[in-house]
Amino acid sequence: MANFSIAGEFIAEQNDSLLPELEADHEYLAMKLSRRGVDIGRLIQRAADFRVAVPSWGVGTGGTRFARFPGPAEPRNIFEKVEDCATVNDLTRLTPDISLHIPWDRPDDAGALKAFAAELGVRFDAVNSNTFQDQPDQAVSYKFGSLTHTDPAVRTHAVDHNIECIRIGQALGARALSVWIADGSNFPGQQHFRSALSRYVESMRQIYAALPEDWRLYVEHKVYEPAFYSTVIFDWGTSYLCVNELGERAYSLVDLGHHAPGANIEIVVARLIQFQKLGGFHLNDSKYGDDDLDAGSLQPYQLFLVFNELVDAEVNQVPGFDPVYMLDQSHNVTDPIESLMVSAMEAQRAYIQAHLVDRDALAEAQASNDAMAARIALKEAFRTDVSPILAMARHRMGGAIDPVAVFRASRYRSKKALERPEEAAGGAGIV
Ligand code: PSV
Ligand code: MN
Repeated sequence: MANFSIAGEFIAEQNDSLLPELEADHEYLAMKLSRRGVDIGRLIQRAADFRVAVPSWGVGTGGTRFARFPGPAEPRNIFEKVEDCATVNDLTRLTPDISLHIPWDRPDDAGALKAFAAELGVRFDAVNSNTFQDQPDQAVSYKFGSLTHTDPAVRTHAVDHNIECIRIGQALGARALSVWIADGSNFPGQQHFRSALSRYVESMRQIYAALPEDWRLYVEHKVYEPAFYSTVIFDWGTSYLCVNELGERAYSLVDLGHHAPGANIEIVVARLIQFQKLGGFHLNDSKYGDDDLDAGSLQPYQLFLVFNELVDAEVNQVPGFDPVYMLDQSHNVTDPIESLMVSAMEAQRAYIQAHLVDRDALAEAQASNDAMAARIALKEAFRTDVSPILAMARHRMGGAIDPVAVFRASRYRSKKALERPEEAAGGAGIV
């Protein structure tokens, strides 16, 4: 018997009762936007075209180094994780791509997994390698680093793992490899900074050499953690220098949680766009560090300002501009499916709000050094409630007008609990 999924008819039925209100809100917003010379139909189309990938590690409950509190009916293997990812997409119509993590979600049979995903309407995006943990029976240890380790045998092991990720990704139809290393040091003097970076570039060259022609390589930087004194790829500048060394298919990836508190992430984004090395994003939100909270939950204005830079590049057709969006969050106290749906919609919201910026007015304000007018131009776009645009796009694509309400009404978790008995539940990653 086929596993439970939320049927299109159920979504349509649930939408029926909300549609009259949505149509009224849509009509009112259309009228307001037309006063600003904005065509709501074009924005609905842009919302419908927006995509954000979900992480395979995000559908299990996350945790901290203190504890993890699993929720009901957690997925126990990668097939069940794909089912949950597909559910996020069924309701939001925003997330047909899955970003896979190896080895947490290494498939035994990549062909079977690819076919299973296709049946559920999803596919595989960037593959993430993991050289930040030792695996059972691993011949060498990453305790003192991986791609930058002083011992060539450890570096070779880490390079080979990344190449294995590429091979698995190829079998799954993926087209990119994301590399984040935990390498760094905890004490002054522990690591020779320049030598460690040289070893990194040398290792990455070997990975890059194994990259298929139509693939991209993403380098993710992170300011600190797990190394608490220095991190080899700690900022966008180091990331930029490395991807530049590697070649034209290597790009920087910006994880929003990987900067020092108070960092101006939007100018980082602008710099990478300018030098044609912005590959994509890991979206999340944070208050103190790499908290991995839900995208848009704490600092929606920052998210908007990042998208303002992105939309500016899009409308100005900056050469080489083609970033991909992925969520990278840890869901510790919410239902992971609900968090992923809401976060994907928050990214889409920021994207559409950024499309509402009056770019002529902003350019004029900037040219005349009118700081107040510039600020107002951005705030006017940010303050516009674009919810009817997002909901209408979802509805037209067969998704839910209110995804969280439909998810709850479907009783997905209690149905899945029957298919996924708790005694056999597997662990999810602590991210
Ligand atoms: C590291 O903090 C990170 O952001 C990297 O993207 C990892 O792949 C992911 O989290 C999961 O640990
Ligand atoms: Mn990340």
